[in-house]
Parts: sequence; C-alpha cells; structure tokens
Amino acid sequence: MGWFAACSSLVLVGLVALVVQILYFSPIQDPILLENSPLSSPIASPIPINNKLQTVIKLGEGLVKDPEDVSVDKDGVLYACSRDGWILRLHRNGSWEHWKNLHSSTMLGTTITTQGDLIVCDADKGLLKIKEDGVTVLVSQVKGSKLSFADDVIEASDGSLYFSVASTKFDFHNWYLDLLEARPHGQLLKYNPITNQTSILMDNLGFANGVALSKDEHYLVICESWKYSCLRHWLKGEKKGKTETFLENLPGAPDNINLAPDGTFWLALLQGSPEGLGFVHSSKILKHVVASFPSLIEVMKGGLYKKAMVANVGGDGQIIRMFDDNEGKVMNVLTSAVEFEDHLYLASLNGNFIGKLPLPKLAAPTN
Ligand SMILES: *[C@@H]1O[C@H](CO)[C@@H](O)[C@H](O)[C@H]1NC(C)=O
Ligand SMILES: *[C@@H]1O[C@H](CO)[C@@H](O)[C@H](O)[C@H]1NC(C)=O
Ligand SMILES: [Ca+2]
Repeated sequence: MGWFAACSSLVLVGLVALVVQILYFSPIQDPILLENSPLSSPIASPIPINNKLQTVIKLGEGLVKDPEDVSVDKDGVLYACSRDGWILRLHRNGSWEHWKNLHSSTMLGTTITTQGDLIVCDADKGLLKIKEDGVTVLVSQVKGSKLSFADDVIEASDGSLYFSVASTKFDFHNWYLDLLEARPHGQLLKYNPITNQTSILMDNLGFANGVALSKDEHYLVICESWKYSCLRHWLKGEKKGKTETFLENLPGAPDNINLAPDGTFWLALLQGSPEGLGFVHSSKILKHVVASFPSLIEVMKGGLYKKAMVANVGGDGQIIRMFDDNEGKVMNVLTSAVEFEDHLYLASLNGNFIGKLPLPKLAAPTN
C-alpha cells in the first residue's frame, strides 16, 4: 500500500470514527427536519422596514442586564429581572430600586397579579411569587418531575396562573438543542391557587413560549417559537377546551406575547438562523454535528443579534403594525413588549436597558 493510500484510509477511518462519535454522543435524538420552514427560508415582513426600535429611550441603562421580560403594575411601577439575580423596579419618580436579589440567572417571563404581587418564571427554580415580605415557590414539581424551563405566565381574574414550559427535555442554557431536535417538548400548565395544584392543559408544543389572555378571558394565546406560530386555546364559550391556529408563518420566531389595553396583542419576534445557514435545519446529520459542538451552536445563534422585531396583532390574527431594528443596532434578541399609557416597554436578552417607545397614534378607521 502506497503512502497516499495509507494516508487516505487513515483519514477515512478517522472520519467514520468522528461521525459515529457524533451520532452516538449527540445530545439530540432523531431530529425532525424543518425543510421549507421559516428557519431554513426566512419569511419577509408584511410591513416595510422602519427601524423605529432604533429610536427607543433607554431606561436603566447599565442597571438591568439582559432582562427577558418587563411588567408594569397598575400604578405604573415597572419591574425587570436582571441576569445578575436582581429584580429591579422603576418608580414613577424615575428612580430605580434594587428590590430583591433572587441569586438566579434564569428568570424569564413575569406578570403582576391583581393583588400586586410579582410572579416570575424561573427556568431553574420554577414558578415564584414575590411579595414585599418574601419569595414563595408556587410550583417546583409537576406530576413528580422537577418543573424546569418555565417561560412565561399570565394571571386570570379567578387567580389561576397559566404558564408555559418551553421544553421538558432541554434546559434554558441548552434551548438551542430543543430547536435543533425540533421535537415538541413544550407544555401549557395551569396553577390553581385554591388547591395549589398544577395541571397540564396542553402538551407536545414546539417550544412553548409567550402566553397571553384575551381581554374578555374567553381564550388564551400560546406561542410555539420554532413553529413560527401561535395557538388560540378557548377557555370559555361554545369552543371551550378547543385549540386552533391563531397566527402562523410569522416573520420571526414568537417569544413573549402581551395583551394591549385595546384588546390587541404585542408579540416579540426573534430572528431565525443567520442568512445562508438555514440549510442546517434540513439535514439530520448537520443538526447532530451542530448539536455536538458548542462553538457551532454559537454560530447558529448569530441570527438573533441581527434584528429586533415586534408586531401588534388583532384578535382576528391580522398584523396591524410592526416596529423593527433591521440592523440590530440598538435592539436585538427582543423578547418582550408591554404597552402602558401609550408607550411600549421593550425587553431583550441582549440588552442592558429597558427600551421605551412612545406609540404613534393609530389612524382612525376610515370605514
Ligand atoms: C421615588 O419613589 C420611591 C417610591 O415611592 C421612593 O422610595 C424614593 O425615595 C423616591 N425617590 C426620589 C428621588 O424621590
Ligand atoms: C396552598 O399553599 C399555601 C401556602 O403557599 C397554604 O397556606 C395553603 O394552605 C395551601 N392550600 C392547600 C389547599 O393545600
Ligand atoms: Ca419567553
């Protein structure tokens, strides 16, 4: 055998060993292909680019690190959970308060109850209630298993808390593996404050993320990030218990969704794969390769930093208006938008401030 042949067989053996190693040790199992999905071919925004999000006022710059969500109580006090473990609040007089330190880097969606308490989804600790005098863990286990990766929460007027679990398989730090595997491990749960029991309302969701209730509480909306869609689940009326598509083929992966005072919703949309790399989602072997190398995962996350996008959608599922930062210059990885007193408050997993955007008045309907 010549020198060249020996070398090539060695390389071949090495390659086969590498492939076997990757398939055997890959952290994902039997991934589903997302051919012709928004991940492999971006969907154009239905509304022209406006870079409006480049004009936000930066609140608390340097104080809040990568807040995933923002909540405003009825008195106008704003709450944000910082990656450094602090829950901060902004008072009406403009002063920031380091309110509580939860020593956690995994706080995600929040909401304020009618009692004025803050509910926090902690992807590691579970569902938490934070009052002036302390922290209560409301839910840390569901049907005997640890509650992990609680993502977003909303309170109904009867005190029930509806909250999402993004993935029962992968944790917050490995969220990208859930997307690569593309098997539905998400859930919608309901916490009953009378019995302290938690029940599973929906299962097999594709990365269950934002949850919002309609103004009349007849239905809730739950978003499935890597499906680029949101579902409507009826809680009351003749369709009670039924689930239907609410939004699909969105121009980004939906993150948190919040009810606006006028009954419409604000939906944060994340950018998908970096331009030209979406093909990874149409090959099982490439998915395994990316999943096996943290540095490749980081490359695949790159799309998130390219853009910020938020959509205002009506109860009929129509997009009414959108604001974006098409260059990701001021805002990117935008995960939540909350309307309060004609302003939009914006949170980002890659930002050290809360964005504040005065909302332009909507033109009155002409018909
Ligand atoms: C702002 O309001 C908060 C809450 O009422 C209060 O604790 C704080 O002292 C006030 N700060 C200033 C500068 O007035
Ligand atoms: C629910 O939990 C609270 C404390 O978090 C407790 O005071 C109450 O007794 C519990 N209720 C039931 C029915 O277990
Ligand atoms: Ca979220």
